Amino acid sequence: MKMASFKEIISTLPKRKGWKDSNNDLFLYQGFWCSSFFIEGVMSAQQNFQSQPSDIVICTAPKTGTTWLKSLTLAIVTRTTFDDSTSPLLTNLSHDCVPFLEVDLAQSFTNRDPKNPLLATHVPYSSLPKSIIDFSCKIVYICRNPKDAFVSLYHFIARRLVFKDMKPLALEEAFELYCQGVSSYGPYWDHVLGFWKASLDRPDKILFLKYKEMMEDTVVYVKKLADFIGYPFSSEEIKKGLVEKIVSMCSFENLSNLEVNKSGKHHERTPGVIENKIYFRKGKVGDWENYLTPEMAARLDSIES
Ligand code: PAP
Repeated sequence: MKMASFKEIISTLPKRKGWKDSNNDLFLYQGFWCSSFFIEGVMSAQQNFQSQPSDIVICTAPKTGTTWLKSLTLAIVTRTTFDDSTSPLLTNLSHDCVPFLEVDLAQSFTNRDPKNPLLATHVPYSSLPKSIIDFSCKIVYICRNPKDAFVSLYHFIARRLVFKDMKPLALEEAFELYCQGVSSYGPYWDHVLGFWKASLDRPDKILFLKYKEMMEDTVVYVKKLADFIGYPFSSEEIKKGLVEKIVSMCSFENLSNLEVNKSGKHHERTPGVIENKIYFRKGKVGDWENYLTPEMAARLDSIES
């Protein structure tokens, strides 16, 4: 099916206003809300994407730890080629090292580096391209407390819009939409639950991680991640402190202070310029307390899928 037909289909989908002051409609496609740009990419990937059995798919809802998980996974799989002084992560945002299914791989699936088994997506489990499931590719998912995920998403949109001379909705209005599930790739709860249930059904294929737990004990989870994706650390590597080196290279403090992430720009694949620094804000657990009232927090806590 051609892109024009995708546009036609999208024009028939339920539509809501997004979080910006203009040009921001979100459409409901297969149970999740998204802008038409991303839905076209998802449709194209669903129709055409052919995965390899060796693929490792990093799946996340927006703002739940994508940049971090991509960095850690890339550092793990490339550790025999690069070290903490030559890693591509020192000169590239991790988003530019790991292709994004519905953007980078939406049109052409032949432009992948055959040496890089990683790809990433925000697509919910039930909408993943069939070949990812059929080939039993390893899937790694990270979730985050919805209160922090909401606050992070709100700030990301606000910081992005500054460059387009646009404004986000007021925080309270965006919050209301988020609670209704109307956010990019939302409802957030359905996203998490889809991967959670799938990880229970297929624990050998889907690793379900949590941002807070990863923050508290990153070394343990990096070992777990490496084992799961088939790149386990040898006892010699562990003795040499390689796990700690990877954790420290991929830490918020280190990555956010690299020149590329302070002043670089994200490759222009999505509409508009994205400065790398907007992927690094605070990297903290519980920052929601600075933005949400106790009532708002209680409301998010009470939402079930
Ligand atoms: P994406 O879905 O658009 O790729 P994603 O990386 O999932 O974004 O989310 C960004 C959040 O991860 C930011 O959280 P905050 O707004 O609460 O601060 C960002 O600061 C945080 N983050 C980025 N890099 C790291 C890292 N290396 N370790 C921990 N958190 C990080």
